[in-house]
Formats: sequence, C-alpha cells, structure tokens
Amino acid sequence: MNENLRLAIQKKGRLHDKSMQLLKSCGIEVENFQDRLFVSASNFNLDILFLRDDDIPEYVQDNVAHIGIVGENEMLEKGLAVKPVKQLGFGKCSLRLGIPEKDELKSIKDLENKIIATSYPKILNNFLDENKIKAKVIELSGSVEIAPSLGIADYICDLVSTGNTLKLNKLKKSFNILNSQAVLIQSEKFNLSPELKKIFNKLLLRIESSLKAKKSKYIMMNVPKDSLEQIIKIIPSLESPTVLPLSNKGLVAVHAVINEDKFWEINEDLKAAGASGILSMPIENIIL
Ligand code: PRT
Ligand code: ZN
Repeated sequence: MNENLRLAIQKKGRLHDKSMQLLKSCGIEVENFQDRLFVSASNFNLDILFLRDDDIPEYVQDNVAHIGIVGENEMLEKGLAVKPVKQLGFGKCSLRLGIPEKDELKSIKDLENKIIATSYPKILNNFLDENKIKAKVIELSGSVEIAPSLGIADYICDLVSTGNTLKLNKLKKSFNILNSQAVLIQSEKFNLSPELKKIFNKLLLRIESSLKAKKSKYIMMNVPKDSLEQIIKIIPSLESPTVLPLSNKGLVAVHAVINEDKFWEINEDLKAAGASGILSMPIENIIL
C-alpha cells in the first residue's frame, strides 16, 4: 500500500484558512474537513492532521506528522528538533516589547531589573541573555497585554500585527525581538523514506510555484511599434516579454510576467512611453 505524507496544520485560528488556501493553490483537494482531526486529500498522497499550533512542533519532531505548518515564533519557542523548510509568506507578525504609552525606553539596557510578562519566555530570555540584561520574565499563557494595568509586570513581550491590541491597552510598541511568519517545518531526527521524499519534493515544488505566482502579475498592454524597444527596457520581466501582432498595424501587444511590487512603479513610465490599455492579472501558478 502507498504511504501518504502526513502534514500537520492548525485546526482553528489565524493560520488555518491560509494553510488550507495554500494547499488549494497547489491543486490539492481536501473535502469535508470541518470538525475532523484527520483527513486525506482526494488527489494527492497527503494526509492532513488538524492540531493546536502549540502541539505541531512536537508532532513533527516525533514523526507523527512528517511536516507541519506553524509560526516561526512557535517553532523557536518550543525549541524542539525541527527545522524550517520554507517560509510561506502568511501569518506575518513581530514579537515585540510593549510598554506603557507614557514610558520611554531609550536603550535595551533600560530593561534591567524590570518585570516582563510574555507567552514566549524562551525567546525573550535568549534575547535578554544575548544583550546581557537581567530582567524578571513572567510566563502568561494569554491576555498578556493586561499585565501592566494589573500591576503584575512593567512591560510585555507579545506578538503584534496591526498594533491595535497594544493601543487598546494603552501600550505602545518598543524593541522588535523577532519577525515571524508561517513556515513549513520538518523533523531533524527522522529522514523520510524514498517514497515519501518523492511526495514531499512534489509538494514543495508546487508550494514554491504557488508562492512565486502570488508575488507575480501577468501584464498586457498595447504598444506603438516605434516604442517597442523602449518599452521592453522598462519592463522588469521574469522572462523575455511576448510580443504579438495586432490588426492595427501600427500597434503590437506586449505580455509579460513581473514582480507584483513593480507594477505601480513602472506604470507611469509605460504610459509616458506610449503604452495603452495596460492590464494586470493575478497568476495561479508559475512553473519555472
Ligand atoms: O488554538 P491554537 O493554540 O491553535 O491557536 P492560538 O490561539 O495559540 O494561535 P493563533 O491562532 O492566535 O495564532 C497562530 C499564529 O498566528 C501565531 O503563532 C503567529 O505565528 C501568527 N500570528 C500572526 C499571530 C498574530 N499575527 C497576532 N496578531 N498570533 C497572535 N496574534 C495576537 C497577539 O498575540 C495579540 O494578542 O493578536 C494580538 C495582536 O494583534 P494586533 O493586530 O492587535 O497587533
Ligand atoms: Zn496556540
């Protein structure tokens, strides 16, 4: 019987939907997974285990799941024998010090002898040790942001994305300790069998092509033949652009794949060089 690759993802929470979307963008179909702990993909040799994110590093380390998707913060805090394979570009946040709005931290040295509440004691203690700071770290499993107003800590160290939670609690951002995003992890202790390795490589290739596609745009425009050379120079295309004839003999159509960030940057230059009808479209996958 063929063995399936086992992937652990978060059952509920901030990383669940994006993890499922990633699988979908890889062409992997998973049906009726709601409220289940385990499900097999219908068109790929993949079983999915739905777990709490805190448990994923351990399940992966011990080979219960062969790979998993967790935040880098969770992977580092657990400090288990797992290694990152690929950053996945979602679940972005930073682990930061949060301090009362009225306070001022001029340097890391100002943390000396302070009390800091966090759910990430390991990462915070490493940071303090690296900076040779002696501070008292209190571990809280949730609602860390209320610790200063309850008088149980001077500062907090917590994940921040928009910063709204800090503001609501009359706190502000201070030093950044870690930038984090969702990451695909693998055990450092176990090697995959040759058969599972093949499935894993196939999945990784699909993930890479999906991530590349997300960052890219397909652009199309009409260009006067005389300006073609100049316009091709402006387009930071991944591959050489495609030039197609149009029924209007003075014009050609130019198609290209570019990095998404570049689209607005080059738009004005393209127009100034005579391009018209500039369209940009999302791309589902790029196999290079
Ligand atoms: O139930 P389970 O244990 O699986 O989930 P969980 O509640 O422990 O985790 P969950 O779903 O909240 O987060 C999962 C992962 O998402 C985290 O480990 C991070 O890698 C990532 N992530 C990204 C975040 C945030 N952004 C985030 N903003 N995790 C938590 N937060 C919290 C933060 O702790 C704070 O309370 O959101 C609040 C701050 O958000 P802003 O937008 O107000 O700054
Ligand atoms: Zn959790």
